[in-house]
Amino acid sequence: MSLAGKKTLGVAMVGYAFMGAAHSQAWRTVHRAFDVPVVPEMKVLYGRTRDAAEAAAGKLGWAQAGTDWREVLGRDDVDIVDICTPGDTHAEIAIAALAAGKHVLCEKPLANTVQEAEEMVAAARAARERGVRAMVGFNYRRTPALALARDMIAAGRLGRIAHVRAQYLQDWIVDPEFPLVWRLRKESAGSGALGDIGAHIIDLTQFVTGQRLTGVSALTETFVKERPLPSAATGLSGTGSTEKGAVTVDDAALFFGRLDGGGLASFEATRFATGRKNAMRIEVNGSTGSLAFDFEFMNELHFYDGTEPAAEAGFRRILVTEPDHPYIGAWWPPGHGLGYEHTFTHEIRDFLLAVESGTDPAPSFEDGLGIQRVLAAVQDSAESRSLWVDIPLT
Ligand code: 4PW
Repeated sequence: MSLAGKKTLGVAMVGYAFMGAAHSQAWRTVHRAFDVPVVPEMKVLYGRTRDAAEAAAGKLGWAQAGTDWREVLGRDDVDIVDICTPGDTHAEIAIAALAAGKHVLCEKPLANTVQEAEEMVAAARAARERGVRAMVGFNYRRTPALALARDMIAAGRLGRIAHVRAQYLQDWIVDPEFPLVWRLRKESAGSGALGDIGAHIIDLTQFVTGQRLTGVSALTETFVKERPLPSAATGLSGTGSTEKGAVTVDDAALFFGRLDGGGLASFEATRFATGRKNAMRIEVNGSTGSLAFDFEFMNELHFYDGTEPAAEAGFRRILVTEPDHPYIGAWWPPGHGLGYEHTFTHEIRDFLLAVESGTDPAPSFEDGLGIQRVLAAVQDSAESRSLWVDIPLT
């Protein structure tokens, strides 16, 4: 029991860099912002080296640090394993943790390959039979403006959806001297801009429309083929040495696809959009209205209501800071706005609610596998130069 008289759940986190810091912030604050039925206890953080793991645990608020995540499998005081490592370790950690009866929250994309993702889904299904839950962390779904967009589309405010135009634009590797960090290596990341940021706009397209992609046609490019090996790196920054290595992932991915509701969707994921820092944009056009969003202005949603008289109609800005908007009631008075970190707090709030109520959190590992299949189809189309690749909807 916590001081507030609530049940507690022990949490372990594997990884501690950019995503680890974002998740830690959420674990520290979720029960203070939201009236969740359980209080998370930040038991232990795992990293590869003792000094770095201890420093991160101290800074991010974890009670202990360790260097072997497998030790968590036998710990009775840990109920949840939060995976914040590069994609190449997701499957191994998630499958072992689920088999040991731990609920799992796993960073996106779910895995580096469809096969790994299928194995993770099998593990999640077996665990579900025992009341153990698994969720993949597509945090941007929990941006209040995007949750509002989904609600408005589900309520029919846009009518029949014809177009989705989704972009995720960054510029952190435009400099050819930026080092060859793990996000630029196929063996650790699976793919480049495609899996790292393209996965978000695939998820958001399917999330806001409630529809699935049925096939794609794609182009990918690696603009800088070699980069300095990293001498130091964390998150989206780093410094390089004089020795160089090959970049083995895409720098940019462009693709278009069909939605199962009949609409068309186009996607652009790039780390070479000079001047665009985290411009995750989505526009949806329907028969009676349109919505537009840009994460660089994350507290705003633009709405065109096509049912208004033509002389008065026009895109208007909804400031998504009202207590009636998704998640906002827990935070500040109207107009005070939220930031990137709140998307993770909302994600963990929803995860805890699902775990406690014995329901399946979303997005599930099945949803993560669906996105993995889209990523694989994009890669397949781009590499084989085939015009069209269907996506199995199982
Ligand atoms: O998940 C994404 C990352 O891997 C993030 O939301 C932004 O792009 C920041 O880093 C990468």
